[in-house]
Amino acid sequence: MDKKKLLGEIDFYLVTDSGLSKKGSLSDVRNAVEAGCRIVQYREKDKSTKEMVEEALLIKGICRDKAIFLVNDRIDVAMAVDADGIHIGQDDMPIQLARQLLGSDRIIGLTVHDLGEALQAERKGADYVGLSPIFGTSTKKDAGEGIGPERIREVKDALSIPVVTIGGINRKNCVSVIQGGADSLVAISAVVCSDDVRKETREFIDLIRNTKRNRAP
Ligand code: TZP
Ligand code: MG
Repeated sequence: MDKKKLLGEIDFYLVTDSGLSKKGSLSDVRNAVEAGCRIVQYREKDKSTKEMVEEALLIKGICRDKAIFLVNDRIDVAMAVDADGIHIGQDDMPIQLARQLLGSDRIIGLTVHDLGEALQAERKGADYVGLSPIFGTSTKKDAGEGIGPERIREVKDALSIPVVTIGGINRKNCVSVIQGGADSLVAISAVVCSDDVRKETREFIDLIRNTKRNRAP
């Protein structure tokens, strides 16, 4: 599986959140991948490094040959478990240094909040941007106000790397996000708080694919 090529084809993107999850992150990843999700980001803010490495290894096993596996923030954990890459924010390890540590083959995703940050991210070697937040969200306390789906297009048109969108996205508003130009979207609470992660993921994937099929080029 050529992971960087696959990155351009993804639709629904799972980010774990053990604090919000009903059945636990391992169960969420298993169900999402079974439903067809092809990219998973392991995001843990409060666990010990040991716990993270153990859990990351299990998640990597679930993703093997089926989904890209990224680790949020923790380059050391990503390297220790030989993940496919990392996702970092504006205040994390500077992307050029992250690239030096990870090498050219691994995927680096960077959170951006506007067109300026998005252009810089591409110039500095990000493989995709995570445009955030599209809508208001209580999942990430410091996410700030939503920029709205109408702001996605300017970023999409200016970049040649994939634009992943995140923040307050649910099944009701996800069509506007894809119509707005997003390549892919993350919905954390809408998925991990649901009773049936597999069904919820499948419904997101179907909605995203149908919307992409019908949207203007
Ligand atoms: N980064 C920007 S918003 C966000 C993260 C991790 C949280 C998104 O969660 P939800 O529940 O999909 O709004
Ligand atoms: Mg971060």
